[in-house]
Amino acid sequence: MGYEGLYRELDMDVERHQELMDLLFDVYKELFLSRKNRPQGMAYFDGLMAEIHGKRIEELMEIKKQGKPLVGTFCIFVPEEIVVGAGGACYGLCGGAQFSIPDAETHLPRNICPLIKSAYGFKLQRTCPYTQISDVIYGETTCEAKKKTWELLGKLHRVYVMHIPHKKGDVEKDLWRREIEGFMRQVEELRGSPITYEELKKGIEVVNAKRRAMRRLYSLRSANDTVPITGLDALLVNQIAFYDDPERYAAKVNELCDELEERINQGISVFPKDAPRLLVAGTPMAPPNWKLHSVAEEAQAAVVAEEACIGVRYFRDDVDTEGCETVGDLLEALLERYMKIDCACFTPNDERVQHILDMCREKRVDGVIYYTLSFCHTYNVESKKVMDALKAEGIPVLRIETDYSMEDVEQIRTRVEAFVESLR
Ligand code: BJ8
Repeated sequence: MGYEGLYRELDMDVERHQELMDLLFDVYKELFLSRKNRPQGMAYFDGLMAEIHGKRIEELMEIKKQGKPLVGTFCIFVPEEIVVGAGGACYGLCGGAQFSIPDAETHLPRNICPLIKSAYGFKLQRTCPYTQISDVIYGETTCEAKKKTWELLGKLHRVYVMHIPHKKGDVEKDLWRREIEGFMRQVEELRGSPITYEELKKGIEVVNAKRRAMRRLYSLRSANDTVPITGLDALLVNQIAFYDDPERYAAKVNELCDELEERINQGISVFPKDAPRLLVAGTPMAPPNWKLHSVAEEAQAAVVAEEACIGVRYFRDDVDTEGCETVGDLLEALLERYMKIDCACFTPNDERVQHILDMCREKRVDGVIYYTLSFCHTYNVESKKVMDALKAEGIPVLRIETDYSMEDVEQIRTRVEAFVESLR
């Protein structure tokens, strides 16, 4: 209860929040802290998780007191470079836990995506300090359930909705350009002063450096037959990218990567050399959603990559600022970069299929698990195209549709174990 004063200042339900933290700690201890042979560099990320609702919230409070903007998001489409350039913080909001879903279902239908219900439930419960501390929450129009939920969320918190295009033609590019400009104006309004060219460029450089560090981890985690870090740990590092200070985070990921290089040189692998290698493709896994990775790796398969927004989709592309001389040029560079995102909300979205095939080759995977959250129609429907393409290439694929409850975990375990066995 060391942060009780802070939580009360944020109008949180302190008792329920403690219940949540107790539950999380037990899961974390079992899945992460009890594992052997983890890189030492994971200690930083364990520490950050221990303080994710503590010290990190104090840091955000400090930023807030300086009059800099705090922006909470649910989608990698929100251009965080603008907020970072303004000296503020842009972070993901809690939305990966079953804990808040029963509360959400008092307002929302049961048959919508758990990610949305979880996030909305946290606001109803007042148990997510990131939500409570946000000056503004940025929602988007990527899917039906999200865009209608923002109308309800807007009654509980200040919400701004970005219109994300669903195609990639010139008309949609114009729309997205206006949305980015509108976002920048909102951030400037929150701060009370315009964002300069130097500030925006700096914001872009900071986020580019973070993405570079994540790409380095991505390539090292399965450089050859040596797998120096579990998929579960790598997923955790990717999840923390959405909460931590971006400069400190990049430095710590690079330190971890130095250690992984050393492990690879020494042949230290967390899996036997012949362990099947898996790619997980699909919807994002917000913390504490570690269900599939833990089941797959307990079956002795190595998860070597995530084709997801908490994964490659977030860090694949940098913002290219070469030749940018004005704020307008930088915004155009942001536009180009963000239009490369291959979310299933786009139609057509053929580049996603190609990206998955490329990843399978690059990572020499033995099989793919196509993971989709229940009632996510875009990723669910798109699974047909992805699975057909994989089958045509002779790459085995297993499709798992699930939510955040643990009710189906044994059923998933049975299916994953049989799949892994078939890959051996
Ligand atoms: S860019 S994947 S983070 S929208 S909420 S679409 S799971 S039904 S999260 Fe996403 Fe942005 Fe796309 Fe990435 Fe489906 Fe659920 Fe909707 Fe979801």
